[in-house]
Amino acid sequence: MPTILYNAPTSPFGRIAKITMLELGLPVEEKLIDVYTADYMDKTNPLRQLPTLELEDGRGIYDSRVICRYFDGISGKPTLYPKDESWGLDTRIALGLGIMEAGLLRRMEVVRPDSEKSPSYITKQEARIDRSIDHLEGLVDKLARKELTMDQIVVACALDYTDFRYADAWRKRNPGLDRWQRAFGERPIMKATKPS
Ligand SMILES: N[C@@H](CCC(=O)N[C@@H](CS)C(=O)NCC(=O)O)C(=O)O
Repeated sequence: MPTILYNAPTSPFGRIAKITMLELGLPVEEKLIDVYTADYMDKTNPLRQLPTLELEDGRGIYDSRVICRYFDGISGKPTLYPKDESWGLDTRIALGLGIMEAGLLRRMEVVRPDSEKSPSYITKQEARIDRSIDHLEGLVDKLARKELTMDQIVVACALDYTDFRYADAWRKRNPGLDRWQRAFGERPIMKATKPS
């Protein structure tokens, strides 16, 4: 049985796993599934969340952070987690993942029936996204490293997901980040995996 990446077409977490796999040239098969009916997944990942990686021997690896670290460890390519800047890099990854998480929580609230929706919860997630993206404007010089690093992938995917599910007003407020993200988005794998 080959290694399988269970994924969903618009999952921002799944996208970073897929980009990492493709950038590192790893032979992993991707299966797009509906996680809400995927009870067969429970022994691989009892959290029943995507992305989930199923290894050849049936073991499961999750969540996206762990899958990306796993890919990085087995690829034999230069690492996406350079040691010279470890805490800063990990913190930028945490910020990007936090933006995605807030975007997903916002989305889940927005699509609830009106009688169950909490406008204040939506506002709270939007404020978290806006504040975090504005903070990234001050970190553009760190993101603008020449070699590919994991914080670049996560932040670029978080910004694309924000455009896709919420708004792109951040671009006007943060011209440096906008420029960096447009340039990074020209990478063929970024283009090929863009949510639509
Ligand atoms: N921390 C996890 C988050 C994964 C996650 O929330 N995935 C969503 C799809 S974007 C999911 O599976 N949602 C279904 C559910 O939670 O029931 C990761 O980084 O992989």
